[in-house]
Amino acid sequence: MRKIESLSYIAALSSLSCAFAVVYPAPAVADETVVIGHVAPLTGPVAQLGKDNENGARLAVEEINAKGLVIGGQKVVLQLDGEDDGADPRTATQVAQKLVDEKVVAVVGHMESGTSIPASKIYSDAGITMITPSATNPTLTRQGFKNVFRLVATDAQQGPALANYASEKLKIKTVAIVDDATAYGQGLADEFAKAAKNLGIQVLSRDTTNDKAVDFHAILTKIKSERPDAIMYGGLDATGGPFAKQSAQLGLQAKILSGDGVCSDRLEALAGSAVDRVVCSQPGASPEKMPGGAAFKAKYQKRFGHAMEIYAPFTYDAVYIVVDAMRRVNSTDPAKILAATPATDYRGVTGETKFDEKGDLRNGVISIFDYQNGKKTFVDQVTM
Ligand code: ABU
Repeated sequence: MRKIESLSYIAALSSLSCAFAVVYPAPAVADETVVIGHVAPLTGPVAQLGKDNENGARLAVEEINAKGLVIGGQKVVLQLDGEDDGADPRTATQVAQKLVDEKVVAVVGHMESGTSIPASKIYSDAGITMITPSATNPTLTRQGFKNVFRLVATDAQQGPALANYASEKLKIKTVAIVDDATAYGQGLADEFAKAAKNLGIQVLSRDTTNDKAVDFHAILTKIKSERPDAIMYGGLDATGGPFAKQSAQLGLQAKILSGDGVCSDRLEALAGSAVDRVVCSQPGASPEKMPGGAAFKAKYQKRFGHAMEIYAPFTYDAVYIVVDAMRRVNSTDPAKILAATPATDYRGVTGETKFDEKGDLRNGVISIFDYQNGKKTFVDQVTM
C-alpha cells in the first residue's frame, strides 16, 4: 500500500513537472573542475624558490577562477595540484606519475633541470603538456619529445651571455670554475667554460661540489692559490650564498659569476657582505623590464604578503598559456591542449611567448645583475 501511494505521488509529481516544464529552469550543469599540476621543491634548501614558483601559478589560477572561465559552453573551475619533488630526480618521476594518474590536463614545472629531464619522459608517454618556467639545461628540449615547453632562454644562451659580460664589461682574464654536480649547475658551468675559452678567458681550474654541501673551504683554499680574477659557480643560491660567504672569510676578492639559480633577492642573507662581489645572469627580462612586471610584483606582494623571488611571473604566464590553448581548441582535453600549445602566441606578464620547433622560447633574453649594498640590481639585458 505504501508503495502504491508512493508511486501515485511520483506520478502526480511527474505530471506536475510536465505541466510546468516550460516555466522551470533547466537543472544547472555542474561546473567542470580541471586540474593543472605544478611541481617544484617545496621542502629542502631551495624550497623558497619552489614555493615562489607555486605562488605564481596559484595567483593565475585564483585570478582566472575569479573572472570565470567557460570552455566548450561549460563553466570550468581550475584547481592547482601543487606537488613537491624535493629537488630529487627520483621523487620527480614519482610525482610526475601521480599527476598523470590523477589526470591533470597539463603540468607547470618542474623548477629544476635535474628533475624536469627525467619527469618529461613520464609526461611525454602520457601525452601531457609540460611547461617549465625555469629549468634551463638545453637537454630538456633536445630529447625529441613533443610535449615539453620552456618559458626562458637555455643555458646554451645564459653561459655565453655571462662569459661575454665577464670579458667585455668586467675585463676578466682568468677564472676558476666550480659546479654543484647537478644537471643545471654542471651544464651551465660547461656552457660558460666553452664561451669563456672562445673569448680568451683562461680557465685555471674546474672543481665539483654537490648541491647539499655546506663547507667549501677546501675548494676555495685551492682556488685562492690560483689567484683568479673571477670564480664561476654553477649551482643554486642555497650553496652559492655560503660559497661566496666562505670565499670572503678566506680573503678572496675575486668576482663571483653565477647564473639564475644564485641570482635571488635572498642572496644577501646567505652570502653576507660577499654578495656585493656577485654578478649573475638570469634568463628572461628583469621584472622592471617585463611588460606586466610592476603590476605583477604588486599583486604578488598583496596576495602573499612578501616580495616575489625569481620565476613566479613565468609560472603565472604558464597557467595562462595552458588556458589560452584550452580557449583556442574550446576543450579541456589534454591531447587537444598539447596539440594547440606549439602554436602559442601569448602576451603575458613576461612578454611575448612563442615556441620554436623544440619547444624552446623564441627571442629569449638574458638579464645581468649585480648586487649593490646587498640589493640585487639590474645592469644589462642581452638578446640571444
Ligand atoms: N635555471 C636555474 C634553476 C633551475 C634549473 O635547474 O635549471
